Amino acid sequence: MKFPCISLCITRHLGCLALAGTVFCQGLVVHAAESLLPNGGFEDEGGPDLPEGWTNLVDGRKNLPGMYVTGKPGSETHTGRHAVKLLVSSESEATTADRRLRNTWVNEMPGGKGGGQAVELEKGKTYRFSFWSKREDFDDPDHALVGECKGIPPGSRSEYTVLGRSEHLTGSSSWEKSEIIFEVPQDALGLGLQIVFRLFHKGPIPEGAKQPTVWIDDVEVVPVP
Ligand SMILES: [Ca+2]
Repeated sequence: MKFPCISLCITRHLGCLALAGTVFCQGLVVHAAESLLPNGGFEDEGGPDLPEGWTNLVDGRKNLPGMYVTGKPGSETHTGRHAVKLLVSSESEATTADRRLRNTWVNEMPGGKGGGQAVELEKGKTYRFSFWSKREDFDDPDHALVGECKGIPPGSRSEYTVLGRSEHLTGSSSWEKSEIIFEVPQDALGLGLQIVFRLFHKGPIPEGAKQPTVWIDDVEVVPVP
């Protein structure tokens, strides 16, 4: 499949301060567009040990406890009190031909129906998908985080159009922003929006070894004027 108009850049926070939808940067004031993605900062709590509207699949278990983080901004979270994490453990399964399903966070329709959220994207329009991640003990190049943004018919997982996908983020890192600009093609299948974060790995780490861990926060999808 050919993906239209996908570009990727990794940016770092360069002395900008975001406050109530307004970005102050080097004396300029720019009114930022509001994100279309509900609870991208994970601050709204949903079910037990879960942010509202998000589910995880870790080590073959749906909604493994401990993946919803409460902590300090700049450390365990990028902003606010909450973030989510993924890790590779001694219980992680070995790689098969299809590694895409390994340890994921996915946004869900209300009621846990799956298939992404009913966010209205317009065909032919340009959007920016962005998120912040922090990676620890990513010593093996096979440990990689990928963020993916899909157009998907609400209620269905079977058909989708990949709208934007980050590069494989490897190596340890402090909080780092990833941005992907994409245009919704005219032939996109549905306009529901599904976000998937996948932690790729080869298999379990040795018992007692450090667990490669990634924290994710402040996920946004905003229209680009
Ligand atoms: Ca947060």
